[in-house]
Amino acid sequence: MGTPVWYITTPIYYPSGDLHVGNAYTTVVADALARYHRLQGQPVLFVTGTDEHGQKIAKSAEAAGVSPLQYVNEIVARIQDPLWARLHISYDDFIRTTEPRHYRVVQSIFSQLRDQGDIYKGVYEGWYCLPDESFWTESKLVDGNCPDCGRPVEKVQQESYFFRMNRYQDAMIEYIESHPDFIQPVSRRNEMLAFLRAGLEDLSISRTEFTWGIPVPGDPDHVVYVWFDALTNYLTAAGYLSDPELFARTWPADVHLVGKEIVRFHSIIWPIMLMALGLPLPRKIFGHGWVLLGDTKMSKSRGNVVDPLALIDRYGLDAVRYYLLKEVPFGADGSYTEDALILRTNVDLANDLGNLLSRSTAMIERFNGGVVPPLHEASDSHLLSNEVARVYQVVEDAMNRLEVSAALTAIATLVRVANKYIEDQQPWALARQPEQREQLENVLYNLAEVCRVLSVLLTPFLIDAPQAMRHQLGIDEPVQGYQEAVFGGFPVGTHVRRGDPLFPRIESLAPANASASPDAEAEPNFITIEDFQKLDLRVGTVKRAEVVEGADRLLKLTVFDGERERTIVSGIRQYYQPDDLEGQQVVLVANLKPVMLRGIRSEGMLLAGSVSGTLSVVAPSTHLPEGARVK
Ligand code: ME8
Repeated sequence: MGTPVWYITTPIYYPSGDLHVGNAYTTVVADALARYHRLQGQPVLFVTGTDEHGQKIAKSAEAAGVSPLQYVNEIVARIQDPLWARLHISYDDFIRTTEPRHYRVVQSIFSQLRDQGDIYKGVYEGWYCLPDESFWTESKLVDGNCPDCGRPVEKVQQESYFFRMNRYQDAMIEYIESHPDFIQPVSRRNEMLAFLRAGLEDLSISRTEFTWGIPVPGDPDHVVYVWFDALTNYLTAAGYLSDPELFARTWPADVHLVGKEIVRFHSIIWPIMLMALGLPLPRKIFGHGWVLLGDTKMSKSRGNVVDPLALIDRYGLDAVRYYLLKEVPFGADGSYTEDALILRTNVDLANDLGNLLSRSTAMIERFNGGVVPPLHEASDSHLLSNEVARVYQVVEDAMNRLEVSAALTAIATLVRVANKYIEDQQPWALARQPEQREQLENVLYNLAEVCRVLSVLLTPFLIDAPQAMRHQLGIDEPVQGYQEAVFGGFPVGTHVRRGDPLFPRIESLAPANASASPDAEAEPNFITIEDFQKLDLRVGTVKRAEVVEGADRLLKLTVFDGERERTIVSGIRQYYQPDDLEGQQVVLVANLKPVMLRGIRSEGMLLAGSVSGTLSVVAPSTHLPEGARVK
């Protein structure tokens, strides 16, 4: 039989135009999951591909004056390279529905289901949504439009083959009810159950009004309905009917990762096809949320798309992958903005991660001649190792639940904890006290080691940065397995090699509509230096941070400003846990008139930067004594 293979798929995309950040999102998430499982030592089959038949593609080809195959060949080639090549998508197989291996499987399945009475010939009357390639009965329309996308539908009447879905309705309901993890997130599962309980009609699965599709065996006037054709790709790529040994190891698939708009096809039509074939059902259908532009779904048919390649050119591969993987909370929708991408890169990657590595290697150079010292027994040597063990567990749990963004959030916490460890330990002060030599060496070891661990933890998500980190740490071997993310394995005696910043800060681009030179005639709203000097801005340290009962936006902070502790109520609760802030330096407006907020006297405010959806508290880039004036 051989070892079971962890089999993950993306939807196969329509090559009706170049793909966009939305398609890249699904594919990068699947890639991170596939890389993670490979690092866990599991054989993986990661499949993506293209869904090349159907009327929409035929019409686009006609408009372009080429044959459908010529039309898709060009687009598919660009999807493979440069798109997936430059995003480093590590797919094991790229399936095209125009390949002979796929024709064979679709036709064989069609014949089997027809022979066993699950497919019959009848007349179809109903409504067709061209952009979605889906058929609807009158009763399912919403205000006369497609219930999925809201666009107008066309009336059609034709001879058609039908799939007796209705036969399997009860079995399907029972299956979903008895397999709580089958459809995720839970909200989609409930939608699907409601849809099934409303009653299933038999599905029209052939077309006669166009020819760009897989011919129905024995009845070449009909081509197979594009969704019946497309869903079957998951079996073709698994070796069904062609490679029994592979198929035995790969099927059932572990995860079909799809956008939420096609969960219905994957969790009703597809499993019923498999039930009818007597095959086991996939373990999980995960319907993730959408990447929005503004508040609408980014999509080819709406034309509001962003090209992932342009983002890579501008911001770099890892910044784009990190943003996609971290910013859209898995399962929910997330808005794409370029500002948020810049902010995420600058805060998490350039500032937190990049600085951790450069400070660590710089101090190993300055205080220990560039050599990573050994770890000595000490009462506090567990500080970072406990955090590493905790984060490792969180990452593992999150990845098993497919919550890639939660995994990266946990890794980002480890980076912050390590930076705070530097502030707490003050290695520069230890270096001035010869009796603290062992403690200094421990700190340096711990920093090198946490950077090494981070290079392992980040390997499934980022492409260049983990290698670059290891290079600077003096480690040449690439990461072999995720278990290397266990604390305590740094090869002592290694020479670090300081290098370029891991992620250069991105300077915000000027807004596209900003005028180049200010109009000399119009007086802008300048303030004078005297105006500015009215502000008493000072560095402080957060001593305590507490939630304010009944106020889900507020945190009550106790901040030491160099002279005294003062209370500041700040509306940052949605962005910070109290623990995140304790010990952190901040910049406060010290001469703001006190106000009462929720019965608490607030004496000042913190400076923070924000764009929609994200906020970050302003802090000095290196430690300063409390009370330092900011000017
Ligand atoms: O539906 N946000 O292909 P498709 C997040 N061929 N993900 C998005 C997205 C967005 N704004 N836009 C697209 C098809 N996607 C069929 C699939 S499978 C047997 C057949 C992603 O080219 C998401 O995964 O329209 C979505 O399900 C898929 O691209 C749709 O790609």
